Amino acid sequence: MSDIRANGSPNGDGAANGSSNGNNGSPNGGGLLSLVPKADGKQTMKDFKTDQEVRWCPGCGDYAILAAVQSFLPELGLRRENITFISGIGCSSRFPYYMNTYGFHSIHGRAPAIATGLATSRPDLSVWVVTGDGDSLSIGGNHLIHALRRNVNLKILLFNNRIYGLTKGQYSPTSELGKITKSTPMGSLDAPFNPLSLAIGAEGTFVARTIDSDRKHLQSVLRAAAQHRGTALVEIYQNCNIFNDGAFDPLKDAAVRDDVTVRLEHGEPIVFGADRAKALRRTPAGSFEVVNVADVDPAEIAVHDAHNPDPSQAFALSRLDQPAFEHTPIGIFRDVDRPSYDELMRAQLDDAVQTQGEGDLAALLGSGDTWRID
Ligand SMILES: Cc1ncc(C[n+]2csc(CCOP(=O)(O)OP(=O)(O)O)c2C)c(N)n1
Ligand code: SF4
Ligand SMILES: [Mg+2]
Repeated sequence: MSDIRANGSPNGDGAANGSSNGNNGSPNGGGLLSLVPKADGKQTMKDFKTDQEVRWCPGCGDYAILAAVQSFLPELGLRRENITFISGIGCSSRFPYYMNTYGFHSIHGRAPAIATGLATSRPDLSVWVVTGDGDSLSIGGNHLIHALRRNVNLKILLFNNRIYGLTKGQYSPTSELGKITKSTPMGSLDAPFNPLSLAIGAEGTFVARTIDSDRKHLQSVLRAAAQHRGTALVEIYQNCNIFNDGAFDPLKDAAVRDDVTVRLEHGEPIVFGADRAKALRRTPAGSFEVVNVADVDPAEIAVHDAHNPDPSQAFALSRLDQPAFEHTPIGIFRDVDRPSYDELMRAQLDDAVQTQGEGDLAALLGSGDTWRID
């Protein structure tokens, strides 16, 4: 019998032991990535570019994300033929055309489902999903939450521009209440989703947020996501300069961004502000409040623990920037180790073969209750 240990390693093969090994602070250190074949030689960003004309509007945040991903992937050193980008429908979902890897510009909202099939059947692939806030949270909401719940070995990049870009500016599930768009001329009545709260509530094991304009930060999150065992959900704040320009300006404006951006680092006190004079403190009710460092005992300042199995701290952090960008955490909110669905499935299939022998599909289909229609 194969054995899925608590550390998620089938047969306890030691590929990853569930303990923090200093690899990007990740608790599981890339055990599954080691199943993906390595490239023969050194790669550069150019290797991941295609000859396709990039058809996003000039100034769109998608360009910066594309460049960040293309310049990050060489450091993984994986065979391009074993990397795949699966997208749904939307401006962001044009991404696979521009990546010199395998890819699939698939069906609206269904990228997680298609990617699940691939990841479960091909452990030798690094499978990435690219999706928008409409694609993943409107039509694809169900697929997204179940991929997270199952912890399928996928890396999901959720480009959140808080608008439907491709269809020319309708409100999306992340548009703010009262948002005036072409489809909400008198203001949106819908309370928005917070994608990170949703992902944590859906049992997500890796939940992070970054921003298109900060390549260094974006790549640091991608690095940890790539190593994660199971589903990594990375929300990327992305500016749509045509239909929702300036949506994330407080986080980009050099005059204020350091004061409103809370950079989360596992194991570090949560201190922020241009002069690092502000900090977060947990309230007795479990939420967070902003305090002045000078006014509190240092022991009261919260220390970020992304590896805490209890999701309540990560959830409370995800609620901090409601409703506006007054104190917005970015970074890895949650990164915990749990067996991935594909590992469990492969182990179960191995068990079935060991105990029952190789299957016979024709015999199976002809067995049990069958009817003959004359
Ligand atoms: C079944 C179906 N319903 C609706 C549409 C129309 N449609 C195309 S993309 C899209 C939403 C795109 O928004 P988002 O996912 O946020 O991507 P963005 O363009 O902003 O990157 C919609 C509603 C469609 N193509 N197919
Ligand atoms: S409509 Fe918006 S999201 Fe789409 S390409 Fe143009 S700027 Fe980018
Ligand atoms: Mg969008």
